[in-house]
Amino acid sequence: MRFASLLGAAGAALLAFGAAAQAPAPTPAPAAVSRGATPVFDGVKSRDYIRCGVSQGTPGFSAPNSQGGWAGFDVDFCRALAAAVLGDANKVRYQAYSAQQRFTALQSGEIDVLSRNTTWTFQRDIQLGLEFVGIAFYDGAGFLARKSPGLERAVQLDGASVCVQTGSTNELIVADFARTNNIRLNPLVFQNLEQIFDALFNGRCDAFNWDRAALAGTRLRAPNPDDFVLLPEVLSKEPYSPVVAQGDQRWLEIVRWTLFSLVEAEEQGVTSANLAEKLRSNDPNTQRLLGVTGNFGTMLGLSDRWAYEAVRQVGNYGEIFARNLTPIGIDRGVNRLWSQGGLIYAPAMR
Ligand SMILES: N[C@@H](CCC(=O)N[C@@H](CS)C(=O)NCC(=O)O)C(=O)O
Repeated sequence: MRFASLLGAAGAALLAFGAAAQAPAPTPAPAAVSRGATPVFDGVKSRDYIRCGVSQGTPGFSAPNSQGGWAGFDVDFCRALAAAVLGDANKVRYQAYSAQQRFTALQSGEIDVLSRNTTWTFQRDIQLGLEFVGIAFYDGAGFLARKSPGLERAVQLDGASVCVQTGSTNELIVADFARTNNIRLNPLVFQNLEQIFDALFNGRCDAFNWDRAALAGTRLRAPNPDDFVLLPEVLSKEPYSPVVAQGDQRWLEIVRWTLFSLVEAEEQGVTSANLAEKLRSNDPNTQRLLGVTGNFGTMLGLSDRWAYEAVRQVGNYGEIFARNLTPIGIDRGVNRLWSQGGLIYAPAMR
């Protein structure tokens, strides 16, 4: 009898455990952890728009569109952020910067976020008082060269003049490549992208060193794209990340987790087209992402529908990629999800 009742108790405990494993974990109350001052987040809320730093015209990433607005992968990130933070993807003002100007704009508080084909490097991270949010796109530098008979490899550019932009990682890459391969490259350094496009398309430089995805788009802008070839070498690692200024931990977390939420949405098959159905999903990951359970938005100081709104208004990571980069011939490559053999990965939302 005693044994039976003991068994009964154990059985009940097991049952309880089984039930606990099925049920959603209890949601912790939003933590009242102090984040210190949140000057950027406060500014965004009181202005009711996000000041987003973009490039002056990087094909596929951030470029003026025919309606007088901005479009591109980096632009869509700011739109998603505005949807998450302010509930409206249109609440963004764009400010264009050259490679040289971009970090000062962030340091001086002219912009809230820099979303502009910007490579995360050691020196930028450590020396500039900035925070790199997370990798949104993996690229590498390359050469777009004017075609000439027999030109197939970058080392054959010996003696060529190469356009680069001041303040870009590409300046150093060209110098390193020449030194490593014992060739001579004559850098022609410009402040603005338009000057580079002119110099390249008019034959003042034989090649342009930039990140390969942007070069693919640049080639399509040439009066005759067939005059140019994207050489096969990948010369560097150029992981692009949105950037914020140090000094507002909460804002950094918001920007970082908005990026992760777009990736997580793709991973869970949540798209702008199937949100209504996904709201009824019984997958706990999807429920947390979309704010059905958990208080993840609240924990960030946002609405619990923050990620839902970002995906509804702008799309998940894959949709953003397909809208902006696929049409200019950039395939997912290493930017596939980790679960599909790529490098794109988001920490779990739990
Ligand atoms: N990813 C590299 C290159 C970024 C960069 O700014 N490249 C120049 C061209 S080489 C550019 O995008 N210019 C666009 C512009 O000035 O609007 C970096 O972070 O330094």
